[in-house]
Amino acid sequence: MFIDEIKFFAKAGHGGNGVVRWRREKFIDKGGPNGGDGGRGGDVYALAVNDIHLFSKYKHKKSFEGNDGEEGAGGSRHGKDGKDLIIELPVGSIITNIESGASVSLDKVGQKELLLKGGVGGYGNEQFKSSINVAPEKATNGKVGEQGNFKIELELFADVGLIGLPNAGKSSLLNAVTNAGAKIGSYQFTTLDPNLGDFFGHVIADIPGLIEGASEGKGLGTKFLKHIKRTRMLVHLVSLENEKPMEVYKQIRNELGTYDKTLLEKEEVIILTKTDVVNDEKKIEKVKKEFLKLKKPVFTLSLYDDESVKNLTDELVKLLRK
Ligand SMILES: Nc1nc2c(ncn2[C@@H]2O[C@H](COP(=O)(O)OP(=O)(O)OP(=O)(O)O)[C@@H](O)[C@H]2O)c(=O)[nH]1
Ligand SMILES: [Mg+2]
Repeated sequence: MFIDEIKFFAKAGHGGNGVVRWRREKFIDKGGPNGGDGGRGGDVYALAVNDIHLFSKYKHKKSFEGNDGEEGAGGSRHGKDGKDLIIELPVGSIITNIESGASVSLDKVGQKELLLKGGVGGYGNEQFKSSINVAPEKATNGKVGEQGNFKIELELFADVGLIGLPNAGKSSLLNAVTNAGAKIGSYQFTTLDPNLGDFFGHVIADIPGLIEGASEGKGLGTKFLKHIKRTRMLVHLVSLENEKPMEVYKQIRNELGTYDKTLLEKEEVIILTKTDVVNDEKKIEKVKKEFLKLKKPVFTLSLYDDESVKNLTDELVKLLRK
């Protein structure tokens, strides 16, 4: 089951305490103060990685705790800082601090965001030495680290989003042009989780099929519509197996628009799939002409025709370079 929202509590490390220590000197009971400061508590960071299925790993993890700083020591030794805690999250995560409402989006692999600051370490007694107080008994405790409850929502980031009715051939196309290895089946809703593939450095996302009423939650509904909000280009697959491809196309467009009007403004490429099933050049040309009136790039494709796959690949690369 694809999980695209999690919540957790996180806490940065506590600062280590400063200490009261004295230099040991011959014949002197108390030498000068040399208690060191405590170490800083470890910070908590989020790090964007390339793994959209990461949330399922955190399913049972309800809290993350940063490492505490260590106590200072004699000999002016500073306590060791707590190691920073780095929480890996998939690219496309939107992190919201539930208490403050502040939010940040992880847009590319390697992006690192500070979520919580560790507590500062306390001062050792050496810090309190002055001309009027040469033997301070004073040290301070480390401070608590910041803490908070977070909600993380995943909205996929992809250059291309493959859309269309179930069975249109979306996953088949993804597999033909990337090494995603998505599951393919001759039945509806084969794809239940999004698949991502690398297409010459561009990310293609294959999402579960959309059906009439998807915008109101039918089929797999809005759970996946949100994952095309942040794609740059939509590649809309319409199978020529359909009696009336244009009606199928409009039905999907209608669902997109009902869900979010801005989806309709995205750059769109149309692919008429499974030309081999029709096997009637004239009919295919007629359908293509009808689609070309939309003033968008239109391609015909059969996965049994290498030429059509190659042509599509080349043209798609060109469009993505623009
Ligand atoms: N004849 C023919 N069959 C195709 C072609 N492309 C895909 N198929 C078949 O169509 C069926 C559906 O393909 P999928 O790629 O799973 O379709 P999908 O759009 O991902 O479907 P969902 O995941 O259910 O939304 C499979 O049986 C494929 O083998 C094609 O070009 N020609
Ligand atoms: Mg599929």
